[in-house]
Amino acid sequence: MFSFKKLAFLFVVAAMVLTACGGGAAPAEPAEPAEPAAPAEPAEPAEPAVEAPFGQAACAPNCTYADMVLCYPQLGAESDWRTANSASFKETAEQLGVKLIFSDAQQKQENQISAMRSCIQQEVNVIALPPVVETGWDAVLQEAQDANIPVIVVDRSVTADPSMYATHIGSDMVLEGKRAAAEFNKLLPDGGNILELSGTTGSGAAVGRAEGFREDLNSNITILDSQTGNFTRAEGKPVMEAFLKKYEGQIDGVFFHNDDMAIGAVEAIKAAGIQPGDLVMISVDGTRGGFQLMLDGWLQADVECNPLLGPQVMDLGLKLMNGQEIPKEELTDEQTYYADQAEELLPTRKY
Ligand code: GYE
Repeated sequence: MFSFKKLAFLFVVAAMVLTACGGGAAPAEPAEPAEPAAPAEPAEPAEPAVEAPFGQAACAPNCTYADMVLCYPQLGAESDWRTANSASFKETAEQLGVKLIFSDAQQKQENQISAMRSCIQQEVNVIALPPVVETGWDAVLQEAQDANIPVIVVDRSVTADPSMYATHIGSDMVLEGKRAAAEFNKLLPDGGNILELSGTTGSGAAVGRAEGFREDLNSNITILDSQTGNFTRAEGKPVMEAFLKKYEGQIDGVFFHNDDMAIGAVEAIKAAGIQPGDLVMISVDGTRGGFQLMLDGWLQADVECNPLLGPQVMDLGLKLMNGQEIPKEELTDEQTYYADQAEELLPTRKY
């Protein structure tokens, strides 16, 4: 039998062994490796490998549309142009078998940024970004670049350095402004006073149109005032009401940055007793609604801005996935439509 002394001795030995093994109440120390760790592999291979083109996917060079996951953080649903643009992406994706991750940011940049971040997390192949405003994209563009996800800037432009995105496709907004100015110069040869209903403040579309317009407008035409209607019918109407009150009897014309604002404004213009043709009115987009305003005699001309960009974006996206080179910018070929073409063209308009 064990004596009490022997038992006590065994107990002490057991306690010592436990302590040495890190047991007991003492906090566990991080285990030190017994042997020094094997030297790290050199980060750079001795022979530098040829770097895959930015954004190239694992399926390259044989990726097909079925391999593509495309993120489209749409900026909102503010206009008929926008509705047609969203439909173009959805329909084209469906036809080609592209998986589209679509969201609507309700004209808020922070919503677009968080939609982009969620797409980066989901490891999409391509992000197509229609930026609501021009500035403030650097951080999220950098995050996409760090994740090797190319960004195609769609429709409006960004001020970020072009090295931050793969390409920009859309309309030449400055040229659209110039085209509108040319119509005022023609229709107000002796000069006059006009107003501008401008698009979303800080958006590439509003900035470009305002710039081109001022560049080419004859010096005998004065812009009395310029206010934003945020590209919507709902805001176009009250802005026009305020203009009509403030500049009563002084207005010869109005330049609208889009058809939806023109449609809203016409309600106010009608209510003020002004007749079609009393004012020179020029708009941008060339939507069915704009064509209808031409047909009804309100607009003399409508400068085209084409929203049907889905096929072009998906084509460029596939090229990026396959590691092919693409141009840094592709601007859509557009024209000006006139009131005397409205009847014939209205039934053929796709948006
Ligand atoms: O003209 C307008 C829309 O960015 C080109 O945005 C687009 C503009 C378009 O809301 O109707």
